[in-house]
Amino acid sequence: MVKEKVDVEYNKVTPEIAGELGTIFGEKNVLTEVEKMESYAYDERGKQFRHMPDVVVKAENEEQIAQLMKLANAEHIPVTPRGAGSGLAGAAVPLYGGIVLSLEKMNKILELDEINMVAVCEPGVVTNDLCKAVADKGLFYAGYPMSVESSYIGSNIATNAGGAKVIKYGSTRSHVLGLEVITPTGEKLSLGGKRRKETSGYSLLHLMIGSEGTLGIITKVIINLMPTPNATVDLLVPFGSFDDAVKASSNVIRTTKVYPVSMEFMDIFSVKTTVEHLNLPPLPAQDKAEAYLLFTLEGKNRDELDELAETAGTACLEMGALDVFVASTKTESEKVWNVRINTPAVVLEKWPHVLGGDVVVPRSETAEFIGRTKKILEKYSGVQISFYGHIGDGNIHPVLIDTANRTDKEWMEFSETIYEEVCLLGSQMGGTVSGEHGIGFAKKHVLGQSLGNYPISVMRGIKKVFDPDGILNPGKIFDLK
Ligand code: LAC
Ligand code: ZN
Repeated sequence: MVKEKVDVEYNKVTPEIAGELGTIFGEKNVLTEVEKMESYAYDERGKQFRHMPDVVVKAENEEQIAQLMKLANAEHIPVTPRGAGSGLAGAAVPLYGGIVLSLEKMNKILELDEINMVAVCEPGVVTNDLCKAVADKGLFYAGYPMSVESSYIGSNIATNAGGAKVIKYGSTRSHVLGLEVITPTGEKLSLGGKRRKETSGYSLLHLMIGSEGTLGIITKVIINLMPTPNATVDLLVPFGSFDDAVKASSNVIRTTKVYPVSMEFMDIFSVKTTVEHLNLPPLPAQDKAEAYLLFTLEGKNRDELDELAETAGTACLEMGALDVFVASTKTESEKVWNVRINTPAVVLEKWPHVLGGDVVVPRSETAEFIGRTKKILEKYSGVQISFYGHIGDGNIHPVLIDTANRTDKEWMEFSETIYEEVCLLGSQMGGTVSGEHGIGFAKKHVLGQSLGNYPISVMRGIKKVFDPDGILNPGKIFDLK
């Protein structure tokens, strides 16, 4: 099994240091009892990957965070920033113990600026709460990670989260205008702002986005808002092969001449598993289909939606669709989206050992990637795979499922070996090892293999500039040495 971390020496949090943390954060915001800290030791990658911190602190303002970083540097103690813990790559897991810095209390929306069409908020605002607050003002936040109901906006930015609306609106990065950040050495950086253009030197703003809490701690975000979208229609389209589904996805975009709001796919295994587990009515053509496309189109009014649905349906039939189901009411839309949205949770609920992935390839390679991944799986027994994801972005979630009741340790070794091969396959096909879940510590090994030494050494150099002592979130994205 790949080693989780290299040996780097850090100091432990002593009772004296815990006392100093109490002075900075207030006693009520410092947790030292094991039972209270347990839920801060892992993320949604799974409990088996947990590492206990020495202490958890809950910040209420940036000043406390700046003081914390100065103290942590002076005492040589690692700090791991943490949002809602909904990450899938272990970025918020305190690999080396030390201090977990929770942003859960920095959860205020500070300003909804209707003239500039921006929201200013603290990092711990639940993304869905931001969506609702801006909707009340007739505005729209276009980020839509699938964890929208639990994840925090600051963490979406730290991961450059993707989700189901990237094809039309871009990843989280596209919506960030500004950030305030405390650096690993406790300095304050103000990056970007309400302004919309900038050609003023290297973009530290974009360097910070997606850095997974290794270069700074986000304390304030300035988010771009958009006008509220028009009405939408959803199409669910079964296909006899992935190849047809992929060709159809591009044909839909070309012929409708608009980017869909979402363009998702599910394989037949994901569909059957979810439908049966949740006792839902079967989807159309469940007996013949290998893959389903599920996409959402936006139009000004009913007539335009009908026309778009007609054009898109024809585009799918031209590429071999088995049927076209148009969901034009809210209930019908919910019914089809229900399957896609619930698949990840259903798979996790049904099998004790599951390893989810997040590979990206050029859209044209999606079917080939799925076929070659299935070939890899033929070498092994006692494992099942489910595929779903964001076909418009070529972002596939191949999910490995243990069907042989392995122990935790056996499964970790077994599944990670397969996974490494699958990720590298994606990267060799012109893709990358993560499209939206990030690297954390889960994928640093495979990232190193896919990028090679030089890019990683450049990243290490950048890390060193911000964090000379390797205090902030060590062991994530790459090892420090
Ligand atoms: C999804 C998550 C797993 O797409 O990224 O459902
Ligand atoms: Zn996804």
